Amino acid sequence: MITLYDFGNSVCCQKVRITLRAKGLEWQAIRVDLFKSEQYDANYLKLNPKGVVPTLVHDGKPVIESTLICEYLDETFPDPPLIPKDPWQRTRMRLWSKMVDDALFEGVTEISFSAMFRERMRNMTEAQRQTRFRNIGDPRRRDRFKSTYEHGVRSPFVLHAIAAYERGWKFLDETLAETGGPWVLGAQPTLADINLMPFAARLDYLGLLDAWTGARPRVQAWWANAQTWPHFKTGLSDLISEHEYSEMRTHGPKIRGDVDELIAGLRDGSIMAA
Ligand SMILES: N[C@@H](CCC(=O)N[C@@H](CS)C(=O)NCC(=O)O)C(=O)O
Repeated sequence: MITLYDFGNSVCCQKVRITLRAKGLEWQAIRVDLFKSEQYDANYLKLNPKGVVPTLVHDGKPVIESTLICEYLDETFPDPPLIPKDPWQRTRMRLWSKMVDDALFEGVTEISFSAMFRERMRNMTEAQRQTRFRNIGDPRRRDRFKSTYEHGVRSPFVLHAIAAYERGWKFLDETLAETGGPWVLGAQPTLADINLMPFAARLDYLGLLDAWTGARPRVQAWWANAQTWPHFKTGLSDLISEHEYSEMRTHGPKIRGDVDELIAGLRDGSIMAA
């Protein structure tokens, strides 16, 4: 029996759901409403001490961290394989997991926050806002959150995010030139593709993706192909509500001018980012 503690438009949950779909698995979903702070409930913290989603429970055993969950699913349910057999190809696949975990996840959080959730936090009372800040266990994450709340797209953390995506899409372009696509590592989809899909999707739905990919036709072709994959649809795009789509479409374009300006600055060297 598989249970997934899950929340609608969460990028980490989307990775896991696409993997579950690709494996043809059924699961029971338990919603953890992040906007109601349900991730900090004492019982949930016993399963996931960081107070984040997703958590997968398989036959009573909890597994946390979306990258590890996807690998666990591949090892436990080997067909169809989503991790290459060849050790070198496997490291190439894991480079994408690492890129997502090291940079793109934090990046999408800052970009989404500056575009959408900041607005939602502005409508909270001061007491609610302080509780939200206090609840974030990781102090570095709290600092990022506060900075983006205060400075929006002009927070240095958003600039780091924009720079991380510039490096990420450039690297994808180079990789696809080498492997020939249509998937990251060539003919077959792997966890490299699944790891990336939610991040491309979020930026696309915010109306921002082509700020990076506009001049990268190979990346555009990868994304067009990914969107037609049935497991992308059933694990991600079909599960986003009309309200969520409309929130992304409404707020994303408000930061587009700044994003374009920052990307241009990074490309011509007038802006330095770590
Ligand atoms: N590295 C973790 C990150 C999990 C994570 O931060 N999830 C977000 C949703 S995508 C979350 O639960 N946030 C709750 C919060 O910010 O309080 C993973 O990949 O599972």
